[in-house]
Amino acid sequence: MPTPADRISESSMTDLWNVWFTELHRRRAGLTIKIKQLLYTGKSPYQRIDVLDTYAFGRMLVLYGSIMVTEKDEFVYHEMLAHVPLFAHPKPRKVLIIGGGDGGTLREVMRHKQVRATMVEIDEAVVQTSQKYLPTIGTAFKNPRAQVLFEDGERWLARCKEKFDVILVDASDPVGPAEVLFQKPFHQQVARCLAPGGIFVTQSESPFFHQKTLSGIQRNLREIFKVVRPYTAAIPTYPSGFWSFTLCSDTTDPVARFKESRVKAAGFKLKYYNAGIHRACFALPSFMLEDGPDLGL
Ligand code: SPD
Repeated sequence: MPTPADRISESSMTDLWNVWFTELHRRRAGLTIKIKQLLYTGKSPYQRIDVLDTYAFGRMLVLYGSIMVTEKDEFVYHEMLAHVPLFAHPKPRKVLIIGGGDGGTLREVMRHKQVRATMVEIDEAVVQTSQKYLPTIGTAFKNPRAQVLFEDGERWLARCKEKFDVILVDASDPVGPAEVLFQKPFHQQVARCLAPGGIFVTQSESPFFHQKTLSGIQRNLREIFKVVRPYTAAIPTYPSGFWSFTLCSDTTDPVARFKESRVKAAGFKLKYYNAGIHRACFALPSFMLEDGPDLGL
């Protein structure tokens, strides 16, 4: 008798098995994806880690039951987290990534040839699992311009004496080990480690399902940074399919300082980010504005 972990052809799957993965969103809605094969399941000191092969989205990394990346749509999140600040900053040289164990953010950052990056990831097992099962995402770990450290990002930053032009927080959700990365004391350390003109971007969850989380994060950030600009992207496998990032700086407005010519000159072959998206992603629906209505989701 085959188990869900066995590789089964789509036709026999249809006949014998009907295996689906559901991620619940605040226990009242969810996203359900048909599974081809369970490739890996394990536990690190920090979390449960699963890799599933799916019909619609290719391979998918799931941490503590929450979808982190899929092969088919990861480009949206990683391009938007990396290129918006790297093209908003006039001359980025040093980049820090906190989290980002699957390697997608590092891959996008490394496209900028003038940049050196340090990535601090708490869970080495996420990097190892991603390298084994998602090799198209973690392509930059061995890049000589990249340094990868396995440490608690919050503690590392509290001790850090360096300054960075761009700091990116590629965290999982604000539960468990990543919770501190959404809190004010951590953001104060981020501000301390930004070089003059530096830009900070954090992923900031779904504007629909996590509206209160997002407004709480932004309230704190406005007490620390002069410029706080949320932006959005469409990510099919994240809750509501609509995702937010928040960009902060003391001096650099991401649209006013933006030079489209730099995007053209870079000549990256990207699937989501372009100069038009750079400007458009900062246009927000009314419910995301500072005094916008509570959606009550
Ligand atoms: N609910 C999903 C939130 C995931 C945010 N981080 C994804 C990590 C991709 N590198």
